[in-house]
Amino acid sequence: MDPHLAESPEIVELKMKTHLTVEAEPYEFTLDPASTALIVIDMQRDFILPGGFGDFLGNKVELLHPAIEPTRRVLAACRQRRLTVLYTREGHRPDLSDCPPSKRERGRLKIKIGDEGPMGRVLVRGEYGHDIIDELSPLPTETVIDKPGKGAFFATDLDLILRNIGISSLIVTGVTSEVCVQTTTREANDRGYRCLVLEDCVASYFPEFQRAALDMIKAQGGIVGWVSTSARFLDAFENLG
Ligand code: C5J
Repeated sequence: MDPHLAESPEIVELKMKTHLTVEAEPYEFTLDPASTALIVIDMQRDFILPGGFGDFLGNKVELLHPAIEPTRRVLAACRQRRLTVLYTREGHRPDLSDCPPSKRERGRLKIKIGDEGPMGRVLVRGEYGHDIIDELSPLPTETVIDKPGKGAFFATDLDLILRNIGISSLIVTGVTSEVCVQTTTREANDRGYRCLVLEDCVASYFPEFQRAALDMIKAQGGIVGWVSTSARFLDAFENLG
């Protein structure tokens, strides 16, 4: 683009009309809806409902439930404003060829990844437990990235997809804050994406880890990203008119 054009009053005015400013920490987060995607990380039955992987690990799955309703509201606003919406799911191929033995053995669980549980085979693609909870179901047009690891960029085509559609900022939601959310946010940050994590749309089985994960992201001038709330994010949409 012509650098003089970028400075012209018309462009400045256009930017003011189309860019959103979200109150955030460590400072405000400015985004252009055209280059921003909402990412919903691993809101799967296997993590959120009783009888799934999170439960078998000994966690209180209900600690994740407060993130559902705010995420539903953010999802609705993003869809209405035509933002790109992407989902991730953690899980493995039915033959478990993409599941490292070290991951399957971890925790010495009675019901391991790939074993039959009340919601089908645990963390296996195509099984009921592996899919997204009903409250946040993806639309048929929305991209779902299946990932074998904690980070959504590891062994997936997420980066390629985001670059192909011109996405440079991510609104981050999902579970769990200190595992897949934090890993994915760090991976995105290193690849040059600007990440805004909505604190009431992410959740952890451990309240102290929830706090620490968010603090780590926004510390040191936002060394990994920005942190805000669903209310502040939705306010920014309202102010756009
Ligand atoms: C975990 C995740 N906690 N989605 N996965 O194993 O955070």
